[in-house]
Amino acid sequence: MHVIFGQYGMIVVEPKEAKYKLEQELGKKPDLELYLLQNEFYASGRDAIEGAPMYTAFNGRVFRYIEEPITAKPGDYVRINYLNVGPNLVSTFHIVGIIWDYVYWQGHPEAWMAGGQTVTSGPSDSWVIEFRVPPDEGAYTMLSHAVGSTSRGAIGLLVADKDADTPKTVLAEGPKWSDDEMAEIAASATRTISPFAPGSAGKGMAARADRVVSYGPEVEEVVVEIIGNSFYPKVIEIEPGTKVTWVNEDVFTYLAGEFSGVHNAVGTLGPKRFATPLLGHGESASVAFDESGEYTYICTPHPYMKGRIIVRQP
Ligand SMILES: [Cu+2]
Repeated sequence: MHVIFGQYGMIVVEPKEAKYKLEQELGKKPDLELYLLQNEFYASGRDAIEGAPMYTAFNGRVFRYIEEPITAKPGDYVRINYLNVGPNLVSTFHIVGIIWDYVYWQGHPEAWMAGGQTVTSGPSDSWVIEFRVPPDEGAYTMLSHAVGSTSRGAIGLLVADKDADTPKTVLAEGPKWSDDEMAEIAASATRTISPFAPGSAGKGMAARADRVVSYGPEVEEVVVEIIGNSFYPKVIEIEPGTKVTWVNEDVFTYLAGEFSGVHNAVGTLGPKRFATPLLGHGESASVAFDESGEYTYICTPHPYMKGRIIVRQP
């Protein structure tokens, strides 16, 4: 859950001496050293449990290196420190048109292989990849060749240009924005997503993430799943008198440290107070909503878990 929140980074412990083979063979340090991390963004905890991210990215931003390509000169010696942080998808990192000189499993200088065009990384796997940029100028596409990830954001460009001002290093730091830039991004965003709380419905209600799920008068009971430390659906609209039943579908309840897998639903704002008991795996509790208005609620062991109930006027 913390990884889904974005709590991760990359630490590279470099060999003291020049132990990587291409560095020995060429007798020089890389012209470009790239630290590249693949990560995933989820719209709900349920999607995280099911391994279905809404977006994937290199270094924390969808299509980051399409919009800001990484530049190098033809013939440059490039070393990539690659890490797939997951937490779910397998990545098959590949650069179209490039053959590796050497790759090193988890970066270990002795765990090397020669040649190849792809490295396969499960969540938390890493590789050091060494190659030389071909003599041809042009754009080389970097991607996870698992195409579901490619089309969801894990793609970028390495542009070979003989006049390029090659950066010595590209770090795996997420993008940094000022408050003003963030406000601009928020104002122009198509949607916002959050794994654990309702995001925006998006412009024109087109977004899949957290649009209001509406139930008519024929529905007497609405079931809200609690799964992946989130409520699903997160926002519901019901008729007065409808019963809402929360079912805890989280399975892992063994560790007491942070109440793993134990949840409730407790109103924070709205016409009437309500609170369910704490629920373990497979347990449920119901509340009937008779009074019209908007209710917001949380899970008290995990107050970042948020949901909303809109009760229509009769
Ligand atoms: Cu909870």
